[in-house]
Amino acid sequence: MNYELDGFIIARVISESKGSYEVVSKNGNFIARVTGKQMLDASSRDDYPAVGDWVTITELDQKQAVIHKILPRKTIIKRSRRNNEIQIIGTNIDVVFIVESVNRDYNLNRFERYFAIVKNQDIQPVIILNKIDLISQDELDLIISQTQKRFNNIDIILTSVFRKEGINNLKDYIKKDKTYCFLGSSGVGKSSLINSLIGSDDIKTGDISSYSERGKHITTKRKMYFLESGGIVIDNPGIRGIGVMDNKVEESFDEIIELAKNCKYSDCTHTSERDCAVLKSLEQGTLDKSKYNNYINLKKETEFYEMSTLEKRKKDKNFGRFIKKAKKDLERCE
Ligand SMILES: Nc1nc2c(ncn2[C@@H]2O[C@H](COP(=O)(O)OP(=O)(O)O)[C@@H](O)[C@H]2O)c(=O)[nH]1
Ligand SMILES: [Mg+2]
Ligand SMILES: [Zn+2]
Repeated sequence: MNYELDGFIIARVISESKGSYEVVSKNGNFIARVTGKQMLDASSRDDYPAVGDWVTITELDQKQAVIHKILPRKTIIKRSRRNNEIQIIGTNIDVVFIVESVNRDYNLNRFERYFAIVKNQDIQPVIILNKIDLISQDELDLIISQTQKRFNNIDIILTSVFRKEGINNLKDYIKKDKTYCFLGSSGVGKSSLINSLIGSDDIKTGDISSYSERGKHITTKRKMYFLESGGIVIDNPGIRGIGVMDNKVEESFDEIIELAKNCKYSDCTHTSERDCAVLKSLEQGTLDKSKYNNYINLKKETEFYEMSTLEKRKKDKNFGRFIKKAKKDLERCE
């Protein structure tokens, strides 16, 4: 690939809604669309821009722009929806904050599902336990020790937006020029946390009871925010369920993670191994065949993402250097 700019300008996609993208370049913010040719050439969701993408644009009048090319993605977070449509949650992400509120149906298995979508990519998962004001210190200590025991190499940040606790720890965690994506069920406090990071109430937050299908009062757009510290954060809209996959897959995951504890090998893939507790349950009919298939399909999907990222990286050796320069150009003009 040729990185000559040919008069194009580098920009980053900061939000998207229905085929129109907000991008920021050294010259400011623009509403951008892809070219007709790009649409014709597109064969999948991956061929369209997503929040986090670096793109080349031509700037037109009145803050409008045309997107020409998506630069190779360093990382990509996707989920598949009920109708098998693939949704891109974000690209070029360095760290995901998996946010969970400690006060309701705290479930360690839920974290596994988020880890699965970033696995095998150069993305660091970090756990944020929010709303610590809503439980006692004893209850909190128990949750912390269970979480540490299960995920001993994952950092955990404790926060209360209401009491402004842990917000500084979170701020310190966020480094200049890195991109952080907030994931987690609706209502756990993702938007509230980002508001306290940017020091305003820019993003609307809402009570769980006020959520409706249309979600008027809550985040409806995937959007990127720039912190004073130079860190970049992405908020995600309220997604029903855990927001990574549909409920059926979610259930399968829980069940299989439980079963897998009894597999002989800790890295069992549950496809061909001897003494695999999952395959055994499948044979005996105690594990539903469709649940098993859901699980295996999700695994395949994550492996596929890894492959394509690696391939892309190999192809584009100069990518890192190039992006660094583009980021510098952006900064210089801020
Ligand atoms: N008690 C308590 N409530 C919180 C905290 N953080 C957020 N909330 C509330 O939880 C609700 C959902 O928050 P929101 O940020 O919209 O969640 P999101 O869907 O993950 O973006 C709102 O009513 C917030 O005021 C917290 O630390 N403690
Ligand atoms: Mg929100
Ligand atoms: Zn197994």
